[in-house]
Amino acid sequence: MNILFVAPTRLNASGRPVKYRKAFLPPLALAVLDSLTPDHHNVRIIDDIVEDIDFEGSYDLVAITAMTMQVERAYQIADAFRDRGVKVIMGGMHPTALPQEAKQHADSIVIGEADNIWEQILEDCENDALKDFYQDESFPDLQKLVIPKWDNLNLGIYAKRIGAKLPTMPIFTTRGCPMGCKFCSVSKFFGKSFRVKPVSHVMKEIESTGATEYFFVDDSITSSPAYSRELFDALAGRDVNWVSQVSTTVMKNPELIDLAAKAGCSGLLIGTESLSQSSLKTVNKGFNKVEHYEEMIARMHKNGIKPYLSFIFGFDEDTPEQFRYTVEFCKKNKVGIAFFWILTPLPGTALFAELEAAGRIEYDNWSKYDLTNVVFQPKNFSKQQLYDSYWKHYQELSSTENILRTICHDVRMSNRPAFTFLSDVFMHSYFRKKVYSYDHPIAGGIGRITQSD
Ligand code: B12
Ligand code: SF4
Repeated sequence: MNILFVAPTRLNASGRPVKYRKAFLPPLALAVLDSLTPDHHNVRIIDDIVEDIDFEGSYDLVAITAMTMQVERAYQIADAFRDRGVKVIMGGMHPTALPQEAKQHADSIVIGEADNIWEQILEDCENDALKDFYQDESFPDLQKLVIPKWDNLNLGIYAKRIGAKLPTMPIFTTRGCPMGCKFCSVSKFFGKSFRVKPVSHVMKEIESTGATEYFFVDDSITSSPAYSRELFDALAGRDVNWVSQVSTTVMKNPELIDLAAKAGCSGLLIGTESLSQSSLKTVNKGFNKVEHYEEMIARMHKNGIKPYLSFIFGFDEDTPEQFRYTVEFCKKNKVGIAFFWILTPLPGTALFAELEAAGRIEYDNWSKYDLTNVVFQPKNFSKQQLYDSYWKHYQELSSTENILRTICHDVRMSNRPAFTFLSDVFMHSYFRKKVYSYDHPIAGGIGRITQSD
C-alpha cells in the first residue's frame, strides 16, 4: 500500500492551517510506526506545520496523529481524504481521549499505544477489513521496541542548533508516569504504567540517527533513579548534547542533576507548575515542594543546565498576584526562559471531568486548547483578565532587562562563554519574538507564515 503519515498543524481562528518556515521536532510517533510498517509498503511522512499535503496523491491509507489542539486540523485532513475515497486511520492523545468523536472523521481509531498492533491493522486494511476501533489492552513491552525510521521524512524542515548537522532528534527511554496530576493527559493515556527501554537499545538509537543533539521526550527522565544512573553513565561516554523533562522529585536524588550534566544535559524542562503550594495540592501535585525550587534551580545552574521552569496559571487557588510573584521569582533566580501556560482542561483528564460537572467548560473549538487560551470559567479572574495577565507577564519575563540579566549570569557560569553567549542571544531573541507576537514559544514552529486569526 501507499501510506501517508501526517503530523497535523493547528487551525487559526478562521479555520486555516497555521504554517511555519521551520518546525522544532520530528514526530517520533510516526517514525516508530514507520519502522513497524512491513517493507512491502511505501511510506511518506508529512509534517503539516511546514509542508503542504498533496490531497490528490495516490494513497491507500492516510494515518494521522493528533494532540487535542491539532485535532480540528486532523479532522479537516481526514475529511478531505475520505471525500476522495482514501481510508483514514487516526491515533494519539485526542483520538484516545475521545474515540467516538474521532471516529466520525476516520475509518478506524487506534486507542492508546500502537506498537503491538500496527502490523495487524495494516494487514486488516490490505484485506479491506479495518475495524472501527483498535486497542491493545497490554502495554507494549519496551524491551522489544524498534529503532524509529527517519528516512521517509524531510529532516531539512526542522530547526538545528548552532553548529549541528542534524536537527535535535527525539528519543524516549521510558513511557508513562504514575503520578496522576489532574490536568495531565499522560497517566490516563499510559494507564499509570511505567516502563523502561534497555539502555543498550537507547544507545543503538543514538548510533542509528548519528545526530549530536537530542530531546529525551520522557515525562520525567529521573522517574527511576537506578535507571537514570545507568542511562547517564552510558551517555557520559558519548559526544551528545541533550535536553529533557524532569519532575521536581529529582530533589529526592539531587546527585542525578550532576550526573545528567556529565552525560551532556544542557537543559531540563521542569514541571514546577506553580509557586502556590495550595494550588498544587488541588490538582494532585502536592508532591512538588515549592520550598525546594530555588535549591533545584541553583544546582542546575551550577552544573551548566538551563532550568526551563513550567508554570500554569488559573488554578482555583490562584489570585491575580500569582503572576507578579512568579515573574519576580524567575528574575530573582536568573531564569529568563520559562514556559507559562493557562490552565486547560484537556479531554480525558480528571480536571476536564471536574470542570465539566461544574458547568465551567465553554467548549468552542479544540484548536483553542493549546494552553494559551482560557477555555473554562476561572474562579478568581474573569476570562479576559486571566488571558491578558498571562500574556502581559509572559512578555515581562522576556523584557530586555531580564534577558540581559540572564545572559550575563549564564555566560559567567559557563565553561564555554562564547558559545553560551551566542546560543543565549539566539534563544532569547526567538522567545521574545514569539511571546510578543502572542505565539507560544513551543507552539508550531519558527517563522510563522499564517496569522493566528
Ligand atoms: C515530544 C512532545 C512534544 C514536542 C513535539 C511533538 C511532535 N512533533 O511529535 C513539542 C515539544 C513540540 C510539543 C509541543 C506541545 N505539546 Co507535547 N508532548 C510531547 C511528549 C512529551 C512526547 C510525545 C512523544 O513523542 N512520545 C513518543 C511517541 C512514540 O509516543 P506517542 O506520541 O504516544 O505515540 C504512540 C501512541 O500514541 C500511538 N499513536 C500516536 N499517534 C498515532 C497515530 C496513528 C495513526 C496510530 C495508529 C497510532 C498513534 O502510537 C505511538 C506508538 O505507540 C508528550 C507527552 C507524552 N508522554 O506523550 C507531550 C504531549 C503530547 N504534548 C502535549 C501538549 C499539550 C503540547 C502543547 C500543546 C503544549 C505543551 N504543554 O507542550 C505543545 C504544542 C505543539 C504544537 N504542535 O504546536 C500534551 C497533549 C495533551 C493532549 N490531550 O493533546 C502531552 C500529552 C503532554 C501532557 N503532559 O499533557 N510536544
Ligand atoms: S504532569 Fe508530569 S508528573 Fe504529573 S502526571 Fe503528568 S507527566 Fe506525570
